Amino acid sequence: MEKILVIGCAGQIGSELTLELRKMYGENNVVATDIKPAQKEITESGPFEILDVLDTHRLFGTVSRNKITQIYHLAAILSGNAEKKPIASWHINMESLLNVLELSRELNLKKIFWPSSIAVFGPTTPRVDTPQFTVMEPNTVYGISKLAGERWLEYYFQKYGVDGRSLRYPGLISHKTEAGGGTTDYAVDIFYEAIQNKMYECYLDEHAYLPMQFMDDAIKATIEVMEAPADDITVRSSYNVAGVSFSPKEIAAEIKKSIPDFKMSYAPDFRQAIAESWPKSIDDSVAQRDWGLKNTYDLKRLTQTMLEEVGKKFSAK
Ligand code: NAD
Ligand code: AKB
Repeated sequence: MEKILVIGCAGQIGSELTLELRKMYGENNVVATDIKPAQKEITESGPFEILDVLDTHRLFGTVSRNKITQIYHLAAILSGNAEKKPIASWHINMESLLNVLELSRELNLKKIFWPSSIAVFGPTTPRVDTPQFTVMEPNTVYGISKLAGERWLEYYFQKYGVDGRSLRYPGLISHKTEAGGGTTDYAVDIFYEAIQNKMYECYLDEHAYLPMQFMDDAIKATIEVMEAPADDITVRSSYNVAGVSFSPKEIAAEIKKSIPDFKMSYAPDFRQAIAESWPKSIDDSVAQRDWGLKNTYDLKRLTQTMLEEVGKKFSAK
């Protein structure tokens, strides 16, 4: 029987992935942890512990005590926040992964999931249909930590047989939990502002074209890559995931179709330079070939879903 540990369960992805894993494996078989308190839906539907992933001793204790077989390690400092505290963010992003990899090796865990990001690419990478294997010279602390993490993941697989799996998520769009301090967060915030105030000041330029993905597709892809037979996983660093690419101007135009008096203004800040160093679109044909990756939300569908779901939050108040 599988026993799953989720690290970082209270974040944008963890708050949804934990519940999905509990549906699949049984509520008591998914131990949710975070350094901060989690949402009621998580604490009331199964085991929850406060855990700092940097506390190696407690991490080993939690894994051994609960007879954990798989880990989903989601704790990290995202791109925008990491630029404000580079050394502390490097420490959290790298030490946490090394703790999880070492533990997986020593305790012989079956599988681990650790997400990478489109941030592994940089200004010298081809920006359109960025290939799976290409030039990677990231210039953000977050991107450098994700690229180093990918190399460690592959190293632990080749050297010790640790079965780590990973996706290079694009910007994720969801309505359950707010986004965690990244460059792509505008594509979540815009819906809250559009519904509450009918206006949004975007911190990226109107033409900042970036790859994004609706959370349901990201969760589905995460579970699919983890469920795939080990022999089908030919990429042991991290798989490209394309999602859907659009610019702030395009998403504003899509929102305007439902809220005609919505107004968008632009005041680019330091995150514009980060966006300019990342791909505009991604080639994810290797993930499609290896384990059947499929995106189902385009800009129209994700905009409609976000407007409906965020709208419900405010009409319920
Ligand atoms: P998030 O910031 O919303 O959540 C991260 C969670 O980790 C938070 O709940 C935080 O409290 C927890 N955490 C931080 N430090 C911790 C520590 N020391 N010990 C235990 N928990 C700690 O991030 P997210 O958006 O859910 O992202 C999850 C993972 O996916 C990260 O690795 C991130 O880099 C990656 N990713 C996210 C996106 C996205 O758009 N959301 C895109 C690409 C990659
Ligand atoms: C960020 O903007 O930092 C994240 C990511 C793409 O990794 N959303």
